[in-house]
Amino acid sequence: MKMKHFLNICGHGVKTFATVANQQSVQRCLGQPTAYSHPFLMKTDEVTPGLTKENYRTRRHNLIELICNEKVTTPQQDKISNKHIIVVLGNPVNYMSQDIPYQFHQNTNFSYLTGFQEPDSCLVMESMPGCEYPNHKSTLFVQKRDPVKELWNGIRAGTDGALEHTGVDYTEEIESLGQFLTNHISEQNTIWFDFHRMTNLQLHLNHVRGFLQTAHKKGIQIRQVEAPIHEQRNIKSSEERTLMLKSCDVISEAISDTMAYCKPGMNEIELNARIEFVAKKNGAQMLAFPPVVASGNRANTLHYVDNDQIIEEGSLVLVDAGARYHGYVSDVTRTFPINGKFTEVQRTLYEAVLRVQEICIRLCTIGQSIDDIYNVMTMTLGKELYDTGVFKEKLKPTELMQHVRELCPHHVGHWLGMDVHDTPDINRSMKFLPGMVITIEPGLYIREDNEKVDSKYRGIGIRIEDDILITEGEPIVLSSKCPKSVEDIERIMAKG
Ligand SMILES: [Mn+2]
Repeated sequence: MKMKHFLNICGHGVKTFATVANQQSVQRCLGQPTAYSHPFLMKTDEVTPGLTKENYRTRRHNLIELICNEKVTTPQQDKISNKHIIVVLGNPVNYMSQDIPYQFHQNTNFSYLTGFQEPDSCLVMESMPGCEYPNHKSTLFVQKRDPVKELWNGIRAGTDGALEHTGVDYTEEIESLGQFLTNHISEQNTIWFDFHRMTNLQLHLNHVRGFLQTAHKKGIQIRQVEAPIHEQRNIKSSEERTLMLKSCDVISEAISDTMAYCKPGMNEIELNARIEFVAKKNGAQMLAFPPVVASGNRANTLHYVDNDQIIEEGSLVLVDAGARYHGYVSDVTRTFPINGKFTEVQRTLYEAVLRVQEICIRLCTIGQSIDDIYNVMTMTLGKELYDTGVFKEKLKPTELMQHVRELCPHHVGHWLGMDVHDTPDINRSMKFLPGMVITIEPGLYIREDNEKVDSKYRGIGIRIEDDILITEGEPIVLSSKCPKSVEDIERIMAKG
């Protein structure tokens, strides 16, 4: 069944038709939670928990406005036409072996613009010729309903369910995507597509490749759509801030619970499992990434995810974990002594890193950048280590900085949002604006074979990471509920 929207969008401002559109939720189960199937989770008119049809319309509206206003810089502005077609593919299901799927994870750019959570979907947005920008129409291509497939893989929304649930203007079956795109090959169009990543190989081969090849032969401009989407995604709306705070609350509780729970002699995997259990119990759909649970010298392997060793009495444990909460992720690291009490040496290094982190967090204000803060991190960490007497020999300033970069080989942080390393199209030199969220995560990694450092400090790896919201005023630490000071960590671990 092909559904057509009942409104002539041309001539209606986006705000107008958003209020006219049906406010009711679909009265049957779909392939994702709805107010009908999950009344404990969602309100009527929400597409995903915490985000309404209106929110998603605003995102599509803003994207087309951004593209039409050519805020996206181009070397060939004279060649840019005033018609645009934007194609964003959804992810496929990935399989670990025959018929055994990995948990489905939607392409975040697609999810950002539609909220639609079924695999093998596609959003096509067209600017409306003859209308004032940013009028446009959005067509969502979805899998058709199929009783046999639905018996095995679960219910699908179909064109009618997707139309009603998401509030896009039109829906079509995914099989008609290729023909639809071919019908839209016009020399007046600029095509926007994510050609850096192979989001969905099958949809690409079946429907998109031919369209792009024909367009290319005709000399039609094809532009990277990820940059303007990321520009938009980098600034979080108030609804998104609420979801990110919740995501941070969930992982803060999970880590703090695990601190109280853990004991010397446990396997790292048990802490991993405990974090995942508490996060899901509190509303996370999954962890944001395979967590790092690294005790002792293993904390010096930056992306250690084996998590399969016994945690020895007296060692520090580094836990780096995040929750995925209805599309928004957190990313928090804490380092704590497995027996609940820092040794003198552990405390000295831990508090040095903590002072550096607190200085960096205070700098998370308008006008600064992640790169600016990185420079402050290396300087202050260098000073801390020098004052502590970590190095065996007296060092010249240039040698000291060289050593610091070896002891903290990663950056001070990254953008955070729907992805852990969010909006990679946005440079770390970008000056902060209100609504941006970043991590601040200085680390200190002294391998047990590091001969430049006094032997008592070797075999210790420390990272402290929080998620920070940039505001007009003071930065907000979204993950502030996770214990961080030596006193708070020791107190919660004494209770366990
Ligand atoms: Mn991080």
